[in-house]
Amino acid sequence: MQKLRIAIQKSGRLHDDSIKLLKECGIDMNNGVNKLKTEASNFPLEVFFLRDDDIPQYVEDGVADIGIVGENVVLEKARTVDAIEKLGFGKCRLSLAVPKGMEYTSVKDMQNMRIATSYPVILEQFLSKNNITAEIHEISGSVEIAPGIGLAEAICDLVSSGSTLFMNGLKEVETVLKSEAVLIANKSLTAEQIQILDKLLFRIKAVKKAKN
Ligand code: PRT
Ligand code: ZN
Repeated sequence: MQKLRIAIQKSGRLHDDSIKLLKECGIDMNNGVNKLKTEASNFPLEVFFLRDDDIPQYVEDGVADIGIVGENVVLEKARTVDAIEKLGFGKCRLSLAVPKGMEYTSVKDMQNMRIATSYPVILEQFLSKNNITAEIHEISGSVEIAPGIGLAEAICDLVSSGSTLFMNGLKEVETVLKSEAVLIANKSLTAEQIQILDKLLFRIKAVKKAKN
């Protein structure tokens, strides 16, 4: 029988909840650390452990059939995949933030600002929708320190509790995107793969329902 290949985050904020969801769906697997992949013993599923940033591309290319990743990553990577189910964990928002002493009234205040972010694609879409022209500085990490070191006047970063912004003397001023982990799928699955996916989805929905 054919197997469905699922890509999940190797380590990081979505790893544990992704494993937990599969376990709650009754899927047994031995997830040894530092493994690249593993197989479920009681379900036709093969699990690949990857960097979250790579998951949309692997699913688009069909190296994996489905994946679990943040909506923020799916939108930023702009890959052609189907987002089939929100999973209820990994919740956060992508927000604009400015130094707390800065006066801020509306998104118009972003005009001509330098904004540091790891999400240039999503930010650009948001700015152009609001008719704002700004200078986007793409950086890959520690975005919250950019205003303090004079790299930018504002940042656009993921926020959950808000404590990182607070500790860096920043205040959140606009929500650009609300995000959570989603199940994505390749656009051209075979009939057999779709059958396995439907089985998995049925279980995922039951797990979600039991939690509400
Ligand atoms: O190694 P790999 O590339 O796979 O992982 P990563 O380091 O790129 O991602 P990781 O594990 O940090 O995050 C994975 C996903 O978790 C993100 O893409 C989001 O969908 C989701 N998520 C949920 C978050 C947060 N909450 C979050 N708070 N991702 C990052 N953060 C960071 C944020 O960037 C900031 O630095 O946490 C800080 C803010 O948190 P608070 O609580 O202080 O507001
Ligand atoms: Zn990443």
